[in-house]
Amino acid sequence: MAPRKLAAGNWKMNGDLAALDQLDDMAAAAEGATCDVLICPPALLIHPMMARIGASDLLVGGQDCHHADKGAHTGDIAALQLRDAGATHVILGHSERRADHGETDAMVRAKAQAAHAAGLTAIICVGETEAERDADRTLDVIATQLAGSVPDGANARNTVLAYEPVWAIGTGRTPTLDQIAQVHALMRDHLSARLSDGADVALLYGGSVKPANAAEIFAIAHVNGALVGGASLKAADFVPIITALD
Ligand code: G2H
Repeated sequence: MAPRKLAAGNWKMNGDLAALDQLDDMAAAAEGATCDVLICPPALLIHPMMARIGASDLLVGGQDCHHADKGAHTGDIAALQLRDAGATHVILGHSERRADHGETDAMVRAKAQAAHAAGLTAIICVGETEAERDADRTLDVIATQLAGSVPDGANARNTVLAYEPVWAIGTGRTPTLDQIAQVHALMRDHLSARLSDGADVALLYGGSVKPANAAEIFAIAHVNGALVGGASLKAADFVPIITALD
């Protein structure tokens, strides 16, 4: 099996009930597409989003989960609760979570294990800061994050990896195509060495993906889709990205 292509939208802390109007055209683009199409809205919007899209092929995901099944963790959401709400995926270890909430590789790994146990696909994010790239440490940083964040139970059905250079997120800046290719080759080699189906795990690129650069990014070896932030908020931006991947 080849990696399943995925166009994933990360709405971050954006969107409200009115924003769900954008889903109609996204759901239409997902119908019959050869790639999966996923929107990860703020958790409050998952239930109304499920009601809005009905039996559509559009998939719904969370942006984080706790590592525990349940309990006294004020403000957190369990992977099982995401699953119960209709989510199929959860983003884990996004650099904004790592920076804003001090999430470590070990914490991300524990969350991924909880996601897997709940039947969710974990989208595990890795990426270097600008200082790390400038110091020529990118590949070491990514290798360390992969070793620490990806649990041993990962496989091509329950795990997707996203390479998101921190300095490219929401900045309009993107790495060169060669730089993306280099990191994606490293990710593929790491997974192939560790997992029996590592060659089939979908690898996403994320960081200022937009309609104008999507096609050239999707043409890079081992890029099987994108994790899209700002350009996933409006159907006019996200649908052309879906089309470029499809
Ligand atoms: C990277 C990405 C989505 P943006 O965080 O995960 O956001 O496309 O806005 O750079």
